[in-house]
Amino acid sequence: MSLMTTARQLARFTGRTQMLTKCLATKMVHTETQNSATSGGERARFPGAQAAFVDKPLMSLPENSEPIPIYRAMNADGVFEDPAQDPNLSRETVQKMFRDMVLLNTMDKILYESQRQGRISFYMTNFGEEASHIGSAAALSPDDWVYGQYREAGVLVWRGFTISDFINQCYGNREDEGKGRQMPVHYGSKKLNFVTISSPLGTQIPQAVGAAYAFKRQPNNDRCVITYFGEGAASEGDAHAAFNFAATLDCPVILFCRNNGFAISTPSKEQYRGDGIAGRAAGYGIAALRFDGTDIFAVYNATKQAREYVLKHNKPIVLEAMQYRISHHSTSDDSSAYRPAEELEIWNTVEHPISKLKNYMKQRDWFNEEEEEKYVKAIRKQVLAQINQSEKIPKPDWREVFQDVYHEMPTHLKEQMKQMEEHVEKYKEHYPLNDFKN
Ligand SMILES: Cc1ncc(C[n+]2csc(CCOP(=O)(O)OP(=O)(O)O)c2C)c(N)n1
Ligand SMILES: [Mg+2]
Repeated sequence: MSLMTTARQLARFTGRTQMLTKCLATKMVHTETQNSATSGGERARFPGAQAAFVDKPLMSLPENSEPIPIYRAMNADGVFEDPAQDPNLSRETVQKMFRDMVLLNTMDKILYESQRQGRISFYMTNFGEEASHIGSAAALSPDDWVYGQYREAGVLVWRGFTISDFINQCYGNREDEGKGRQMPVHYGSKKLNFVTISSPLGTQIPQAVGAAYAFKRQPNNDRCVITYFGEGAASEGDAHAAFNFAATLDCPVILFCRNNGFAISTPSKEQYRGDGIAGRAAGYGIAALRFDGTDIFAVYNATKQAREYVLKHNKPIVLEAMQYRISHHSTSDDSSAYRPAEELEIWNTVEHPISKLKNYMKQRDWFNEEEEEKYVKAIRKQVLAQINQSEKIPKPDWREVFQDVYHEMPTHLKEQMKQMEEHVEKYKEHYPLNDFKN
């Protein structure tokens, strides 16, 4: 006889009201599922929490809870410990994954150098994080919206942002879709459903939640939103607000944290005391999944599962990709000042995401060294030629600075533009006006 039945019989026997039946049933069910440290099995009915009562002041100590495990599909040799975890993607798809990672890596090396030579003002590379970009992008639908932080250029590569799109943006010329208004690497593409990057950390997270909320309110919605952010950005108040809104408004959003161990020079051990970022999800009532971000198939499987979950249940999920930022933070940083060079060695070799996928391909005889070398050479050539070309393309008309802020330019902006025109006219010899489109 179940405890529920016992409770009902007891209530009937004593002739009490239905209310008592409910109350006893709650107690009995509770004793079935909870441990014995409770106070007579009684369950609280406060509006804010319906947990069990206990008769001792028990502290919940963080060290008593196990960290969330890290899912890994394939090892560094490209071997699946559980073959069922192999998503069995076609040769063509795997090759695109590999080549997109290589393209990003090759382009990064050259654009980084181009900043060092003073050709562009700033750059950020993605070394060591390529799999988390390409693996997640491949698991999404191209209609899903992306709100990135800044170190997710691979998502754009996967979606078809071209070498010329990247380089024109970095050079801020008139071919840049953002019309030269943003710092380099602050990409955006309406066509590719990739919302333009903002420099202030964390802003994209609540925006993404809002967009997911809007999607869910549309009939027959089949789009979700993904937002990427670093473990450092997760310390921003915006991340908290976003997590809580995502949970309470039941938004189909993937909160994708790239935990690369550093926020500029601050190592993650100084950034938080809890179980990374995934460990926070339960506190908000959000599902979490943590995985090895250097294993492209772990990233792919996890993101695919996350996408299905958020759309099926209209709920958010926190994904945490564990990886290592091999790059300096940006061209304004020298990471040798705060971490030993030897620390990078393993991440740059056996744990490198490109090397792992290469090993996987080799096993299937899908990797041809000579052809891949040719591919790298061709990409290098294309990037260098594009830099040459992008440098020569004039910058947008400087008046663009005032445009597109409002649908119709308000009076105060019109006045400012007029003042600027007069100023530039008066001091034109001091401005490189020939560099700008007229
Ligand atoms: C609100 C705000 N504070 C500080 C900065 C300066 N800043 C830019 S990137 C960064 C570190 C972010 O680290 P993380 O989120 O882990 O991303 P990662 O660079 O590791 O990819 C900081 C502090 C900023 N851009 N915005
Ligand atoms: Mg980081």
